[in-house]
Amino acid sequence: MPMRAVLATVITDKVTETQAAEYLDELAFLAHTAGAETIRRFTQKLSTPNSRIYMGPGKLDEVARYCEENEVDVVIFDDELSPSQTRNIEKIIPCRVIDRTRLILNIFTTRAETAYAKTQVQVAQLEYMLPRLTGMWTHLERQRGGTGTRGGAGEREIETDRRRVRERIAHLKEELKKIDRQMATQRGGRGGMVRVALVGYTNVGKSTLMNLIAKSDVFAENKLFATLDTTVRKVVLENLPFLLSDTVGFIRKLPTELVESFKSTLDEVREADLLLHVVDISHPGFEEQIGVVRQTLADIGAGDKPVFMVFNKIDAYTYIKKDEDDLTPAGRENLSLDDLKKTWMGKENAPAIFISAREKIGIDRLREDLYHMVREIHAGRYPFNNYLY
Ligand SMILES: Nc1nc2c(ncn2[C@@H]2O[C@H](COP(=O)(O)OP(=O)(O)OP(=O)(O)O)[C@@H](O)[C@H]2O)c(=O)[nH]1
Ligand SMILES: [Mg+2]
Repeated sequence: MPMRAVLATVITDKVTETQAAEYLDELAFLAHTAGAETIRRFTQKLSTPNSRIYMGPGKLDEVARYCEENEVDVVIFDDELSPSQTRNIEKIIPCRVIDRTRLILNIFTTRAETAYAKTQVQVAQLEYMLPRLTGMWTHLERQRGGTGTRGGAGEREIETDRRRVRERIAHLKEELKKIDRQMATQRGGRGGMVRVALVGYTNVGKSTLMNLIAKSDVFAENKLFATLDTTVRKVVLENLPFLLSDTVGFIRKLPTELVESFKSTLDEVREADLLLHVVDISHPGFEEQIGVVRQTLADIGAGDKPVFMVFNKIDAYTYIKKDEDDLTPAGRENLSLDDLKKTWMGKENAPAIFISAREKIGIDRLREDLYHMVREIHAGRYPFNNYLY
């Protein structure tokens, strides 16, 4: 039986009602991916989150009461809580408390398949735990009926634990370095082929597209973070060979611990010659998702790469046609696919294409465009090697 979850978030003045609902939809999807079903959502408008307990005291009591009356297993907060916030909230909420970062880390843990991905996730987990060790100890002291005074046995044990965790992190990072060196050598041995990387928000269809273009068999499903490891395949279009890679998807508020420890997985993106930025156009928040992806690319040092925008899932795109006598200004939700194409083609410097990877619409055109782009990069790199075409 799935766990019963309650979601809780603070929304600031900058966030609209629609956005807040989308954020919670995403959190519910994350929870679902982790095996918990959402039975209730609590939101509170505050100019800034409460520094002690994240939400206002009245609201938190309301959440606590709801949990008691409805056999809730876990309350999930849509932000990274500070160690002290978590401790204070745990005193009020009668069930498990986890924050967005921990939820994402847990999903990554269950998704990691290779030793490499597992080690990367473990480093991120330990780094998240390190500042939170104190809380665990005072908690245990209380259970034992101790006073947990400063400098007492508990405090010394925390110090020992901290040192152990730091040593473990250092050890795992050494392990990662060894694998990194092997992978760098492998990448170096690819004979200077043009490298194309699929990037995008999680669940937009990157792996589905990879399977279509590279005839590979990458795991794709309707859950978040289906892909953690990078897959690289050689693709030949006409008679032009190049490498295509599929990698981990991005998300809003991706924990910094994860971005840090996944740096080498993301080397494939950083060293690519061309990025295919895949977008799920049927998602109401796709424009914000584009923003998140661009910011993450900039954060990992891949912000200035040539980009080909691939708008996927056109089969699932819906909009509300406006009445002719409705004079309120048209919003995004009123744009037809054709309107949208015009805006994007006009606004963007980057080339763009509209496709459906699942229904195989626009794929021939995508292959053709891709062929021309790769050929151009190839020709720029090997000006005297044009006999290939
Ligand atoms: N309607 C529709 N669904 C699609 C399309 N392309 C992919 N999907 C579905 O979207 C879901 C996610 O697809 P994936 O290929 O796993 O997405 P991803 O970007 O690799 O996701 P992560 O690896 O989790 O970041 C799956 O259920 C796909 O079947 C499409 O063109 N139309
Ligand atoms: Mg994938």
